[in-house]
Amino acid sequence: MFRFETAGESHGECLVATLTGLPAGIPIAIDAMNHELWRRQQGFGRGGRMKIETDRVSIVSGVRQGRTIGSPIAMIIANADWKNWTESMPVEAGDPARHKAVSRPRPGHADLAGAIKYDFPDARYVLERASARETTARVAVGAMAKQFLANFGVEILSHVIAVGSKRLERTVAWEEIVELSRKPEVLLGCVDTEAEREMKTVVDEAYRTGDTVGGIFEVVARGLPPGLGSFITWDSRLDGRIAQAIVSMQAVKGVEVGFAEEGAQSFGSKVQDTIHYNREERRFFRGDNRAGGIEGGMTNGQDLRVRGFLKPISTLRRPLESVDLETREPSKAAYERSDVCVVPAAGVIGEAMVAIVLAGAMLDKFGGDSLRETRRNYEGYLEQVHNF
Ligand code: EPS
Repeated sequence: MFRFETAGESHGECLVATLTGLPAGIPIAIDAMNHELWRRQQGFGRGGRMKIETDRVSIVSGVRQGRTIGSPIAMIIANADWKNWTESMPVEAGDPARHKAVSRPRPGHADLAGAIKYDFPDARYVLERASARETTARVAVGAMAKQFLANFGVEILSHVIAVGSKRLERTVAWEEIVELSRKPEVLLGCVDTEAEREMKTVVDEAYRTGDTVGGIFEVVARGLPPGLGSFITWDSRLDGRIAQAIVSMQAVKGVEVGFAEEGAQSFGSKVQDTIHYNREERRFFRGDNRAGGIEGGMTNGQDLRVRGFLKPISTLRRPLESVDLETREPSKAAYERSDVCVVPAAGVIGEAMVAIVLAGAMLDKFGGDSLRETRRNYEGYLEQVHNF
């Protein structure tokens, strides 16, 4: 079974990821993995921490001589900031006077519910783990999943649709997203320069007013065969798995597959993707892709399009009303530093999460202990689909 876990605190020594179930023989390029980590750190609106970190993955098991060997893969990403926290977050007892308590929970963050649940007197260890710093490890795992999927012609990218109230209203072509992904600099990850400029004015305003801003990103996966996931049980439906993967991301409050919101407001005749057949290529195709590539919980061979809705980050420079956990008196929420806008980074994390779910779905369907075996099974299925 394909599965992964992450460990690590935001200001601890490092982030760790383990990944089990990838077949042996997949070529792994560490440069490509580090490029994904770099992409996660970009975007206008990122906070001071990104100036401290240059995230790089170190693979400590499961990959030898450039290929997976079928064994569990373990990866580490060091936190450069750890050197500033060794005395306030020691593994051993250390000096309690050096502890950096977070006693004024931030509305919208895990702080309060986490402190109550784990019976901590303050929220330090809640925010350490709830922080989106954890997504560095997810992106490393996702980068490996992407490299696995590349062997089957599957590509996954993302772009930003909205920042705050500024939204790109037109459909975006795959080629535009590819071009965007090749840019050496990332502003807000929108394919449309004019829309991106307007989005930037929203982030500028948030900077000016000590506020934060959210938005919408879209992940697109191309090259998927029809039939990943299934309609037969609730938990094998691929859209359900993708929804969980996206909503599990820090600050994501909603997910949309295809044009869900628009579809809910329209008549059925305007929403369903009509079915057509190309006799020469022996291939079914659709009049549109409003379903976002999934029907009945299965891929239908169209591009997968999934959107994540990100609330504004909850750490505000001009903090909101809270209560001091120690005194129980009204008090402004804690602030050290924060990101103002993370929508482009969330897109990269969304790509990783979609890649992980898709890699799992591919392996559920095609199995295989070696890449050769998985490919053989996959090609056999493609032949069956061609002859359908
Ligand atoms: C993040 C690192 C964190 C935060 C952010 C994401 O670093 P620090 O807490 O040291 O500033 O910038 O985490 C949050 C948004 C949060 O609410 O905790 C990163 O690497 O992405």
